[in-house]
Amino acid sequence: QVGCHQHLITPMDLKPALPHRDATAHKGHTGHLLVLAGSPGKTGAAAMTAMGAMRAGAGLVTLGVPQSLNPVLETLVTEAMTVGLAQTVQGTLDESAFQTVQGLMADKRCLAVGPGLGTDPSTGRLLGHLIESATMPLIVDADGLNLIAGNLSVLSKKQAPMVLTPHPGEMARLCGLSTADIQRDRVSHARDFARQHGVHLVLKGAATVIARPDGHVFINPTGNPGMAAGGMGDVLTGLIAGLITQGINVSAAAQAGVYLHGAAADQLACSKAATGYLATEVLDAVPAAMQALR
Ligand code: NPW
Ligand code: AMP
Ligand code: MG
Repeated sequence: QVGCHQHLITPMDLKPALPHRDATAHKGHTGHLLVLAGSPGKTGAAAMTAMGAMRAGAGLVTLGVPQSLNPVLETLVTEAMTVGLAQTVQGTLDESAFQTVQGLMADKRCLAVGPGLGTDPSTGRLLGHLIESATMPLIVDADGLNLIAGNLSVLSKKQAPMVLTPHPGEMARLCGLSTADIQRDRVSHARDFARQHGVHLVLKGAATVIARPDGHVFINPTGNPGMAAGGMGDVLTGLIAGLITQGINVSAAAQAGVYLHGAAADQLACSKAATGYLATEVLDAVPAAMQALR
Protein backbone atom coordinates (compact mmCIF):
# COMPACT_ATOMS: atom_id res chain seq x y z
CA GLN A 1 0.00 0.00 0.00
CA VAL A 2 1.40 3.43 -0.88
CA GLY A 3 -1.40 5.39 0.78
CA CYS A 4 -5.14 5.43 1.21
CA HIS A 5 -6.68 3.47 -1.69
CA GLN A 6 -3.35 3.52 -3.57
CA HIS A 7 -1.62 0.27 -4.41
CA LEU A 8 1.81 -0.37 -5.90
CA ILE A 9 1.38 -3.03 -8.61
CA THR A 10 3.36 -6.24 -7.92
CA PRO A 11 3.89 -9.36 -10.05
CA MET A 12 1.97 -11.31 -7.39
CA ASP A 13 -1.16 -9.20 -8.08
CA LEU A 14 -0.94 -9.68 -11.82
CA LYS A 15 -0.13 -13.37 -12.04
CA PRO A 16 -3.64 -14.68 -11.30
CA ALA A 17 -5.20 -12.10 -13.64
CA LEU A 18 -3.22 -13.03 -16.79
CA PRO A 19 -5.22 -14.72 -19.55
CA HIS A 20 -5.31 -18.50 -19.19
CA ARG A 21 -5.00 -20.60 -22.33
CA ASP A 22 -6.36 -24.16 -22.53
CA ALA A 23 -4.40 -26.81 -24.40
CA THR A 24 -7.25 -27.00 -26.91
CA ALA A 25 -7.55 -23.22 -27.45
CA HIS A 26 -8.04 -21.85 -30.96
CA LYS A 27 -8.18 -18.31 -32.31
CA GLY A 28 -11.97 -18.36 -32.18
CA HIS A 29 -11.66 -18.57 -28.37
CA THR A 30 -8.91 -16.03 -27.82
CA GLY A 31 -10.87 -13.00 -28.93
CA HIS A 32 -11.10 -10.59 -31.84
CA LEU A 33 -10.14 -6.90 -31.49
CA LEU A 34 -11.08 -3.99 -33.74
CA VAL A 35 -8.54 -1.13 -33.93
CA LEU A 36 -9.42 2.20 -35.60
CA ALA A 37 -6.23 4.19 -36.07
CA GLY A 38 -3.91 5.98 -38.50
CA SER A 39 -3.93 8.96 -40.83
CA PRO A 40 -1.51 10.17 -43.51
CA GLY A 41 1.98 10.32 -41.97
CA LYS A 42 0.88 8.28 -38.94
CA THR A 43 0.50 4.75 -40.27
CA GLY A 44 3.16 3.50 -37.83
CA ALA A 45 0.91 4.26 -34.85
CA ALA A 46 -1.85 2.07 -36.34
CA ALA A 47 0.56 -0.77 -37.10
CA MET A 48 2.14 -0.71 -33.61
CA THR A 49 -1.27 -0.73 -31.90
CA ALA A 50 -2.36 -3.78 -33.89
CA MET A 51 0.96 -5.54 -33.20
CA GLY A 52 0.73 -4.69 -29.48
CA ALA A 53 -2.52 -6.63 -29.32
CA MET A 54 -1.02 -9.60 -31.18
CA ARG A 55 2.01 -9.59 -28.84
CA ALA A 56 -0.37 -9.61 -25.85
CA GLY A 57 -1.91 -12.78 -27.30
CA ALA A 58 -5.16 -11.58 -28.92
CA GLY A 59 -6.56 -14.25 -31.24
CA LEU A 60 -7.46 -11.96 -34.13
CA VAL A 61 -6.98 -8.27 -34.85
CA THR A 62 -8.80 -6.27 -37.51
CA LEU A 63 -7.37 -2.83 -38.22
CA GLY A 64 -9.71 -0.24 -39.75
CA VAL A 65 -7.88 2.62 -41.51
CA PRO A 66 -8.71 5.39 -43.99
CA GLN A 67 -9.07 3.60 -47.33
CA SER A 68 -6.13 5.29 -49.08
CA LEU A 69 -3.83 3.92 -46.35
CA ASN A 70 -5.01 0.34 -46.60
CA PRO A 71 -2.26 -0.75 -49.04
CA VAL A 72 0.36 0.65 -46.64
CA LEU A 73 -1.09 -1.19 -43.63
CA GLU A 74 -1.45 -4.42 -45.62
CA THR A 75 2.34 -4.30 -45.99
CA LEU A 76 3.19 -3.03 -42.49
CA VAL A 77 1.20 -5.61 -40.53
CA THR A 78 1.33 -9.21 -41.62
CA GLU A 79 -0.70 -10.94 -38.93
CA ALA A 80 -3.55 -8.43 -38.52
CA MET A 81 -6.37 -8.10 -41.05
CA THR A 82 -7.03 -4.63 -42.45
CA VAL A 83 -10.14 -2.85 -43.74
CA GLY A 84 -10.12 0.41 -45.71
CA LEU A 85 -12.85 2.81 -44.48
CA ALA A 86 -14.49 5.98 -45.80
CA GLN A 87 -12.18 8.99 -45.45
CA THR A 88 -12.32 12.78 -45.43
CA VAL A 89 -10.56 14.87 -48.10
CA GLN A 90 -7.62 15.15 -45.68
CA GLY A 91 -7.41 11.36 -45.62
CA THR A 92 -8.64 10.81 -42.02
CA LEU A 93 -11.54 8.53 -41.03
CA ASP A 94 -14.90 10.05 -41.98
CA GLU A 95 -18.14 10.03 -39.98
CA SER A 96 -19.79 8.14 -42.87
CA ALA A 97 -17.66 5.08 -41.99
CA PHE A 98 -19.92 4.54 -38.94
CA GLN A 99 -22.28 2.00 -40.55
CA THR A 100 -19.40 -0.13 -41.79
CA VAL A 101 -17.70 0.08 -38.41
CA GLN A 102 -20.93 -0.98 -36.66
CA GLY A 103 -20.92 -4.10 -38.81
CA LEU A 104 -17.28 -4.75 -37.94
CA MET A 105 -18.00 -4.37 -34.19
CA ALA A 106 -20.58 -7.17 -34.19
CA ASP A 107 -18.19 -10.02 -33.36
CA LYS A 108 -15.48 -8.07 -31.52
CA ARG A 109 -14.59 -8.30 -27.80
CA CYS A 110 -12.90 -4.92 -27.64
CA LEU A 111 -12.51 -1.70 -29.63
CA ALA A 112 -9.33 0.46 -29.57
CA VAL A 113 -9.48 3.93 -31.11
CA GLY A 114 -7.10 6.82 -31.51
CA PRO A 115 -3.39 6.27 -32.23
CA GLY A 116 -2.38 8.44 -35.16
CA LEU A 117 -6.05 9.13 -35.94
CA GLY A 118 -5.81 12.88 -36.59
CA THR A 119 -8.21 15.47 -35.18
CA ASP A 120 -10.64 16.15 -38.05
CA PRO A 121 -14.12 17.09 -36.70
CA SER A 122 -15.70 14.38 -38.88
CA THR A 123 -13.48 11.77 -37.19
CA GLY A 124 -14.59 13.26 -33.86
CA ARG A 125 -18.26 12.73 -34.74
CA LEU A 126 -17.48 9.12 -35.70
CA LEU A 127 -15.83 8.60 -32.31
CA GLY A 128 -18.87 10.11 -30.58
CA HIS A 129 -21.17 7.59 -32.33
CA LEU A 130 -18.82 4.75 -31.31
CA ILE A 131 -18.78 5.78 -27.64
CA GLU A 132 -22.59 5.91 -27.60
CA SER A 133 -23.10 2.58 -29.37
CA ALA A 134 -20.25 0.28 -28.29
CA THR A 135 -21.34 -2.57 -26.05
CA MET A 136 -17.82 -4.01 -25.65
CA PRO A 137 -14.94 -2.36 -23.71
CA LEU A 138 -13.53 0.64 -25.54
CA ILE A 139 -9.98 1.99 -25.16
CA VAL A 140 -9.30 5.53 -26.35
CA ASP A 141 -5.78 6.94 -26.78
CA ALA A 142 -3.83 9.76 -28.44
CA ASP A 143 -5.86 11.74 -31.02
CA GLY A 144 -8.99 9.92 -29.82
CA LEU A 145 -8.44 11.73 -26.50
CA ASN A 146 -7.74 15.04 -28.24
CA LEU A 147 -11.05 14.61 -30.12
CA ILE A 148 -13.11 14.17 -26.95
CA ALA A 149 -11.23 16.85 -24.97
CA GLY A 150 -13.68 19.56 -25.98
CA ASN A 151 -16.74 17.35 -25.53
CA LEU A 152 -16.36 15.33 -22.32
CA SER A 153 -20.14 15.05 -21.92
CA VAL A 154 -20.01 12.29 -24.56
CA LEU A 155 -18.47 10.06 -21.87
CA SER A 156 -21.75 10.07 -19.95
CA LYS A 157 -23.40 8.38 -22.97
CA LYS A 158 -21.16 5.31 -22.94
CA GLN A 159 -22.74 1.89 -22.47
CA ALA A 160 -19.59 -0.12 -21.85
CA PRO A 161 -16.41 0.19 -19.73
CA MET A 162 -13.89 2.64 -21.14
CA VAL A 163 -10.12 2.95 -20.69
CA LEU A 164 -8.48 6.31 -21.44
CA THR A 165 -4.65 6.34 -21.76
CA PRO A 166 -3.44 9.97 -21.83
CA HIS A 167 0.17 11.09 -21.50
CA PRO A 168 0.45 14.24 -19.35
CA GLY A 169 0.03 16.51 -22.42
CA GLU A 170 -3.19 14.76 -23.43
CA MET A 171 -4.41 14.75 -19.82
CA ALA A 172 -3.81 18.51 -19.72
CA ARG A 173 -6.04 18.92 -22.81
CA LEU A 174 -8.73 16.70 -21.26
CA CYS A 175 -8.73 18.71 -18.03
CA GLY A 176 -8.21 22.18 -19.55
CA LEU A 177 -5.00 22.58 -17.49
CA SER A 178 -1.27 22.80 -18.26
CA THR A 179 1.04 19.79 -18.37
CA ALA A 180 2.83 21.19 -15.32
CA ASP A 181 -0.49 21.34 -13.40
CA ILE A 182 -1.11 17.66 -14.16
CA GLN A 183 2.40 16.60 -13.21
CA ARG A 184 2.18 18.45 -9.86
CA ASP A 185 -0.50 16.06 -8.62
CA ARG A 186 -0.81 13.10 -10.94
CA VAL A 187 -2.75 10.88 -8.57
CA SER A 188 -5.46 13.42 -7.76
CA HIS A 189 -6.00 14.38 -11.39
CA ALA A 190 -6.22 10.74 -12.51
CA ARG A 191 -8.54 9.76 -9.64
CA ASP A 192 -10.84 12.77 -9.97
CA PHE A 193 -11.23 12.28 -13.72
CA ALA A 194 -11.89 8.53 -13.38
CA ARG A 195 -14.53 9.11 -10.69
CA GLN A 196 -16.21 12.04 -12.40
CA HIS A 197 -16.52 10.35 -15.79
CA GLY A 198 -16.80 6.70 -14.70
CA VAL A 199 -13.78 5.55 -16.71
CA HIS A 200 -10.49 3.72 -16.14
CA LEU A 201 -7.87 6.46 -16.47
CA VAL A 202 -4.24 5.53 -17.25
CA LEU A 203 -2.06 8.63 -16.72
CA LYS A 204 1.20 7.70 -18.42
CA GLY A 205 4.80 8.78 -17.74
CA ALA A 206 7.29 7.71 -15.05
CA ALA A 207 5.23 5.87 -12.36
CA THR A 208 2.08 5.55 -14.48
CA VAL A 209 -1.09 6.04 -12.44
CA ILE A 210 -4.09 3.80 -13.13
CA ALA A 211 -7.35 5.03 -11.59
CA ARG A 212 -10.56 3.02 -11.50
CA PRO A 213 -14.05 4.56 -11.69
CA ASP A 214 -14.46 3.82 -7.95
CA GLY A 215 -11.43 6.01 -7.17
CA HIS A 216 -9.01 3.18 -6.37
CA VAL A 217 -5.52 3.96 -7.69
CA PHE A 218 -2.67 1.67 -8.79
CA ILE A 219 0.93 2.86 -9.34
CA ASN A 220 3.19 1.08 -11.83
CA PRO A 221 6.81 0.36 -10.80
CA THR A 222 8.19 -0.68 -14.22
CA GLY A 223 9.49 1.43 -17.13
CA ASN A 224 12.46 3.73 -17.70
CA PRO A 225 13.37 7.00 -19.46
CA GLY A 226 14.43 5.12 -22.61
CA MET A 227 10.66 4.96 -23.24
CA ALA A 228 10.56 8.69 -23.93
CA ALA A 229 10.43 7.98 -27.68
CA GLY A 230 7.81 7.93 -30.45
CA GLY A 231 5.49 4.96 -30.69
CA MET A 232 5.79 3.71 -27.09
CA GLY A 233 2.24 4.77 -26.19
CA ASP A 234 0.79 3.23 -29.34
CA VAL A 235 2.28 -0.13 -28.29
CA LEU A 236 0.70 0.20 -24.81
CA THR A 237 -2.76 0.80 -26.27
CA GLY A 238 -2.45 -2.43 -28.24
CA LEU A 239 -1.26 -4.38 -25.19
CA ILE A 240 -4.16 -3.31 -22.97
CA ALA A 241 -6.66 -3.90 -25.78
CA GLY A 242 -5.14 -7.30 -26.54
CA LEU A 243 -5.48 -8.36 -22.89
CA ILE A 244 -9.11 -7.20 -22.69
CA THR A 245 -9.77 -9.09 -25.94
CA GLN A 246 -8.68 -12.30 -24.24
CA GLY A 247 -11.43 -11.84 -21.67
CA ILE A 248 -9.66 -10.50 -18.59
CA ASN A 249 -11.39 -7.67 -16.75
CA VAL A 250 -10.71 -4.10 -17.81
CA SER A 251 -8.96 -2.96 -14.61
CA ALA A 252 -6.65 -6.00 -14.55
CA ALA A 253 -5.90 -5.53 -18.26
CA ALA A 254 -4.93 -1.89 -17.73
CA GLN A 255 -2.62 -2.79 -14.83
CA ALA A 256 -1.07 -5.81 -16.56
CA GLY A 257 -0.64 -3.95 -19.86
CA VAL A 258 1.15 -1.03 -18.22
CA TYR A 259 3.33 -3.33 -16.08
CA LEU A 260 4.31 -5.61 -19.01
CA HIS A 261 5.03 -2.64 -21.30
CA GLY A 262 7.46 -1.20 -18.73
CA ALA A 263 8.97 -4.61 -17.91
CA ALA A 264 9.65 -5.30 -21.62
CA ALA A 265 11.34 -1.89 -21.92
CA ASP A 266 13.36 -2.50 -18.72
CA GLN A 267 14.63 -5.75 -20.21
CA LEU A 268 15.82 -3.84 -23.32
CA ALA A 269 17.42 -1.10 -21.19
CA CYS A 270 19.47 -3.84 -19.48
CA SER A 271 20.29 -6.03 -22.46
CA LYS A 272 20.74 -3.35 -25.13
CA ALA A 273 21.25 0.23 -23.88
CA ALA A 274 19.49 2.74 -21.64
CA THR A 275 18.24 4.76 -24.62
CA GLY A 276 17.81 4.20 -28.35
CA TYR A 277 15.78 1.00 -28.27
CA LEU A 278 12.64 1.16 -30.40
CA ALA A 279 8.93 0.83 -29.72
CA THR A 280 8.90 -2.10 -32.17
CA GLU A 281 11.63 -3.74 -30.05
CA VAL A 282 9.42 -3.31 -26.97
CA LEU A 283 6.72 -5.13 -28.94
CA ASP A 284 9.09 -8.01 -29.57
CA ALA A 285 10.09 -8.16 -25.87
CA VAL A 286 6.51 -8.40 -24.57
CA PRO A 287 5.95 -12.19 -24.82
CA ALA A 288 9.05 -12.93 -22.70
CA ALA A 289 7.99 -10.30 -20.15
CA MET A 290 4.61 -12.01 -19.91
CA GLN A 291 6.23 -15.44 -19.62
CA ALA A 292 8.37 -14.16 -16.74
CA LEU A 293 5.21 -13.11 -14.87
CA ARG A 294 3.48 -16.51 -15.17
P1 NPW B 1 4.77 19.82 -22.85
O1 NPW B 1 5.61 20.24 -24.02
O2 NPW B 1 5.60 19.26 -21.74
O3 NPW B 1 3.74 20.78 -22.41
P2 NPW B 1 1.19 15.45 -28.47
P3 NPW B 1 2.17 13.00 -29.64
C1 NPW B 1 3.43 16.31 -23.44
C2 NPW B 1 0.84 9.77 -33.06
N1 NPW B 1 2.16 9.15 -33.18
N2 NPW B 1 5.61 13.87 -19.45
C3 NPW B 1 4.48 17.31 -23.75
O4 NPW B 1 3.93 18.56 -23.44
C4 NPW B 1 0.10 9.58 -31.76
O5 NPW B 1 -0.56 8.32 -31.70
C5 NPW B 1 2.44 8.52 -34.34
C6 NPW B 1 5.30 15.17 -19.61
C7 NPW B 1 4.71 17.11 -25.24
O6 NPW B 1 5.25 18.25 -25.90
C8 NPW B 1 -0.88 10.73 -31.82
O7 NPW B 1 -2.00 10.36 -32.58
C9 NPW B 1 3.64 7.87 -34.59
N3 NPW B 1 4.74 15.67 -20.74
C10 NPW B 1 -0.10 11.82 -32.57
O8 NPW B 1 0.99 11.15 -33.19
C11 NPW B 1 4.75 7.95 -33.59
C12 NPW B 1 4.49 14.83 -21.73
O9 NPW B 1 2.70 16.14 -24.64
C13 NPW B 1 3.34 16.80 -25.75
C14 NPW B 1 4.81 13.48 -21.65
C15 NPW B 1 0.42 12.93 -31.67
O10 NPW B 1 0.96 12.37 -30.46
C16 NPW B 1 4.58 9.13 -32.66
C17 NPW B 1 3.39 15.93 -27.00
O11 NPW B 1 2.15 15.27 -27.17
C18 NPW B 1 3.16 9.26 -32.10
O12 NPW B 1 2.87 8.22 -31.17
C19 NPW B 1 5.40 12.98 -20.44
N4 NPW B 1 5.73 11.68 -20.27
N5 NPW B 1 4.45 12.88 -22.80
C20 NPW B 1 3.79 7.08 -35.84
N6 NPW B 1 4.98 6.50 -36.08
O13 NPW B 1 2.85 6.98 -36.63
C21 NPW B 1 3.94 13.84 -23.56
N7 NPW B 1 3.95 15.03 -22.93
O14 NPW B 1 1.22 16.84 -28.94
O15 NPW B 1 -0.12 14.88 -28.05
O16 NPW B 1 1.89 14.56 -29.58
O17 NPW B 1 2.12 12.34 -28.31
O18 NPW B 1 3.43 12.81 -30.42
P1 AMP C 1 3.24 8.19 -25.58
O1 AMP C 1 3.72 9.52 -25.09
O2 AMP C 1 1.79 8.11 -25.81
O3 AMP C 1 4.06 7.66 -26.74
O4 AMP C 1 3.51 7.16 -24.38
C1 AMP C 1 4.80 7.03 -23.85
C2 AMP C 1 4.90 5.72 -23.04
O5 AMP C 1 6.22 5.57 -22.54
C3 AMP C 1 3.97 5.69 -21.85
O6 AMP C 1 3.57 4.36 -21.58
C4 AMP C 1 4.86 6.23 -20.74
O7 AMP C 1 4.48 5.80 -19.45
C5 AMP C 1 6.21 5.64 -21.12
N1 AMP C 1 7.29 6.53 -20.65
C6 AMP C 1 7.70 7.67 -21.26
N2 AMP C 1 8.67 8.25 -20.52
C7 AMP C 1 8.88 7.46 -19.44
C8 AMP C 1 9.76 7.52 -18.29
N3 AMP C 1 10.63 8.53 -18.14
N4 AMP C 1 9.69 6.53 -17.39
C9 AMP C 1 8.83 5.51 -17.54
N5 AMP C 1 7.97 5.39 -18.59
C10 AMP C 1 7.99 6.35 -19.52
MG1 MG D 1 0.71 8.50 -27.55
